[in-house]
This record gives sequence, structure tokens and C-alpha cells, in this order.
Amino acid sequence: MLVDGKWVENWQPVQAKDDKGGFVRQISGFRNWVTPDGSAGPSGKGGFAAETGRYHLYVALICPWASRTLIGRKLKGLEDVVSVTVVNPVLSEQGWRFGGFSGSDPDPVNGASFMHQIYTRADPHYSGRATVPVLWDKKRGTIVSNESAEILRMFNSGFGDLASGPDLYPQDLRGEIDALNDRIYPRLNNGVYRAGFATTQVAYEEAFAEVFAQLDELEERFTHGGPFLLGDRFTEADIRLFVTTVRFDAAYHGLFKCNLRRIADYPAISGWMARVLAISGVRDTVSINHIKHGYYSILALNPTGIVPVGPDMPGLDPVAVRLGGAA
Ligand SMILES: N[C@@H](CCC(=O)N[C@@H](CS)C(=O)NCC(=O)O)C(=O)O
Repeated sequence: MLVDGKWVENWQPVQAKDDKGGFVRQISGFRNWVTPDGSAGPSGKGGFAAETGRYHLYVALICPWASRTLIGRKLKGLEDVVSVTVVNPVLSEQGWRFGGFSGSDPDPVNGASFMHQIYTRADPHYSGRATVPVLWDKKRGTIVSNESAEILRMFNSGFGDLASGPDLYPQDLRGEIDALNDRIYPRLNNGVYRAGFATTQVAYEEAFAEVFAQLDELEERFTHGGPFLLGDRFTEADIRLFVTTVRFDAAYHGLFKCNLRRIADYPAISGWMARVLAISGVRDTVSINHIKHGYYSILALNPTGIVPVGPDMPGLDPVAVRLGGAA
């Protein structure tokens, strides 16, 4: 991580922990908002008006939080408005780096080698982890936001007429969306990380129980309702759930020891996930190859760095082809 703008050599992929050995996620440091007229948003400062070509999104395809924003960018028709760079999925000793892996690009905007250089460009005294996603302002040469939940909402409504597509956070559903997010994020989205990065048995088991209680609850919900979390309308709550379920069988089930069941063992959740994957553009944001190489490169959890070949995920990962079977 960065301490007063300097990269600390002893980088630990496992983040902070509480006194019970539980995983603690860092609070995002840049919290400005792009708005149609550049006025200030709910947090941070103003001066970030929606403009075509002004903003650049840095993402990792391994990262569920970054993937929220990639899906939002696709569904809101912002691909020609906000440019994007995908980092190398394999964590280096200096965190995320650019290029050197199929599907990851050099940094075309800042010419940086590592993601932490983007942070120090924005704030030479920055202290904290150099996380993705980052929404960068090319005009002012700074970070607008590094909080995915807020970038997703900016993409939904901050770009005014430059955006199109469905309203992902409709006024009349906001209460229900917020309530679902508040339940699913700690128990499942972050719950798998709390299980995977726990450093005591008790912290792991507590997280594990919540992950599967939440999945059981969702299975019930999709068995009796749907097609999406809030009925007929696809919303940001579906995006936020999807980015975790699509990684589950490939990474969290094995590496994070969330192995009571797979998503494939939940028929109603699997059916919902197939519906989300069928929405035009969503599948393009998913790379099981990046996901597996990224998670399994966390040496604190997988010292040999060996990347598993399976599971076979029909339509997502061509394991059958690699193993010489039918496509
Ligand atoms: N609150 C952030 C969390 C982002 C985050 O934790 N990203 C991870 C990847 S999934 C990261 O970049 N970690 C690098 C590190 O911790 O050094 C968000 O949702 O945008």
C-alpha cells in the first residue's frame, strides 16, 4: 500500500483484520461525483461535469467491485463516453500493474506501470491501498472516485443525456434496492472475502454461515419470484449480486473455502444468473480466465500459485476444449 505517497515494499494482499481475526475492508478515499452540470454530488467536491471523452475507468476483470462499474458502463451505453483500461489480473509485489497478460492493456492515459502511480498522481501524499476501480478525470488530472457503488450510480444518472439504457436505480424502488444491498453486501459480496481472508477459525465459520444463509434466502426468493431481484425490472441490486455469483464456483468455492454448495447447486439462482448473462453486453464483462488467474495468484492463500483447470462453466469458460472434450 501507499504511505504518504510512497509504496511500502512489504505489500500484503490480505487486508486489515479486526481483533477476532476478521477481514476489514478499507474505506474508499476519493468520493467525488460526475454530475450533468458539474455541481457537487452527495459527497466530495464539484467540478466534474459529464463530458464525452473526459473520463477514464481503470478496472480489473478479477474484481467484483470493478465489474459493477463495467456492467453499468455497458448497460448505460457509455462505452464511447468513458474509456477503459483493464489491469493485469495477477497481483504483483507492487499491486495492480498494466499489460503483460492476455486482455490487459498498457495505461494509455497516464503511461503508468502500476496502479499505485495513478493514486500518487492524484495525490502525492496519498496513504492507503491502490484499489480498482478508479474513475480518472483526464481534464483535471485527478481521481474522481474509487468507490464502485458510487461510480455505478454516476453511470446510471450522472451523465445525463450522454447515457441511455434502463434506469438501474429507479426512484420508486430505491428503498427496496438499498435494503437488499445492505443485506447482501456484508453477508455475501463481502462475506466471501470475510471467509477467505479470515485468520481465525471462528471468523471464517461466522462468515461461511452468513454466505450460505444468504444464498439459501436468495434461492427462496428466485424460486417464488423473479425474473430479477425486484421483479420485472433489472436494477443495480442484480448487478451487485451477479458480480459475486459469477465468481463463486471458479474462485470463492475453492480459494475462499466457501464450499458447502456451488452456485450450480442452486437451480433458481443459476436460472437468474443465466438471465443476467443473457442481457446484451453483460457476458463481455466476464473473464473466468482473469478471475481464476487473479484470485489464485494471491500467494498468501495459494503459495504455489497453481491455477485450477476447472470447474467447467458452460458458456463461460472453455475447459472442455482445453481438456480435449466437446465444446
Ligand atoms: N470500496 C472499493 C473496494 C475496491 C477493492 O477492494 N478492490 C480490490 C480488488 S477486488 C483491490 O483493488 N485490491 C487491491 C489492494 O487491496 O491492494 C470499491 O468497492 O470500489
